[in-house]
Amino acid sequence: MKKSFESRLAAMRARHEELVTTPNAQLFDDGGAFVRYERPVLTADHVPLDWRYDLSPERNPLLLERLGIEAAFNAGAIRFNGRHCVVARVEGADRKSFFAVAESENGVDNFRFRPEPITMPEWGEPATNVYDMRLTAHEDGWIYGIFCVERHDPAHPEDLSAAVAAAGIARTKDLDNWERLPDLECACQQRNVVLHPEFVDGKYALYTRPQDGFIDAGSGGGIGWALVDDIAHATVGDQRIIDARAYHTIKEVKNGEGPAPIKTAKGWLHLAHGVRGTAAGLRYVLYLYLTALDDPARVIAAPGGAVMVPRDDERVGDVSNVLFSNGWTIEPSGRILLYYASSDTRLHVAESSVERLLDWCLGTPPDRGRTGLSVEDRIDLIRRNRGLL
Ligand code: M1P
Repeated sequence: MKKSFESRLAAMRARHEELVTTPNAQLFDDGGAFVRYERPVLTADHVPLDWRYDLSPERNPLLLERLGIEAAFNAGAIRFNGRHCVVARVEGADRKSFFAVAESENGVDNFRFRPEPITMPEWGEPATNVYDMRLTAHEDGWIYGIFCVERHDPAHPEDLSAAVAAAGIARTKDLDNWERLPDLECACQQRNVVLHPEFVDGKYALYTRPQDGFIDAGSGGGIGWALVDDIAHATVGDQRIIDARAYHTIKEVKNGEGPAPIKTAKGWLHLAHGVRGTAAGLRYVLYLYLTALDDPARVIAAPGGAVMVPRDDERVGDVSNVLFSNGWTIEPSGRILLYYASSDTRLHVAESSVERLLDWCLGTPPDRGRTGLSVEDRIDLIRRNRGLL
């Protein structure tokens, strides 16, 4: 028995090591804005064995998994001490998510989890679930993590699906030790809240996503904007909608800010997700927009359509037909690595640059709202290509 335990463990360790250390390769991309990499950077199988198995032959002679992992996805990201760090949403077999830091030298492969998951301090009523952390290196010197905190709706104890989403706020200097601040106070539910990296008018600035219910944005009109005096007691009242949902677009049902925006010479570069309904359920895609340097709430470019949509294997998973991103990193050269998750199951990386994404934002026509105008744009393009215009 001991021998089979040891040989099974050795085989599992070898497979895990191979998975973690296999190099990643860039794929060709027709669109050209982001270039995908071949292999996911994190999956459930990347999670260390000692997080899942009791490795004692006495207590677990059959070497069965004790605490399974369902998925590793939707990760916040940041460059920290010269490394690309992601704070992944790791989901256990019990459907509870938690946060864990994984880091890599080159940002495209060899991501290794730190020895233990993050122990996030509680605030208020202990959370049933936490997920989707956005990391912001704020000019006040802290790294903030804003994430969704989910609790059972106390107003509907009889409804086992009734939940309330709020924005949890925490800050750190090392990604390991977190100081939890009070949740964002707001009359509505909130998910996809992101902290802007700089003070605006001397205040903390938040991208919000007001929503009527736990799933439905309802009357919540899109990505909102709110200024907050004190991040340690953050309260939002009115939220000005800066990127509205619209009929028959990629963001008809809802949208949400992705990672904290990147400051460029031509404006703040934003990534967001847009959601529309289909006969097969919701479809989540990624899009870009640009806001003014002197007013990060003023949209100056809104390229029409998605910059990335679920493709091939990405289309299938625990929640199919979803691309979602809450993390990207930028190198001093302007190279951008986008960490995006597919179908709420795994985390991928795609590469771009500030130059490329600005070109996409400023060169892609906006969605003008109806087919006749879309045809006009396309005929314009064709005729210019033929030298007719
Ligand atoms: O299942 C898709 C996504 O659904 C939610 O995003 P949103 O609030 O925009 O609908 C989140 O639960 C997210 O984690 C998930 O990937």
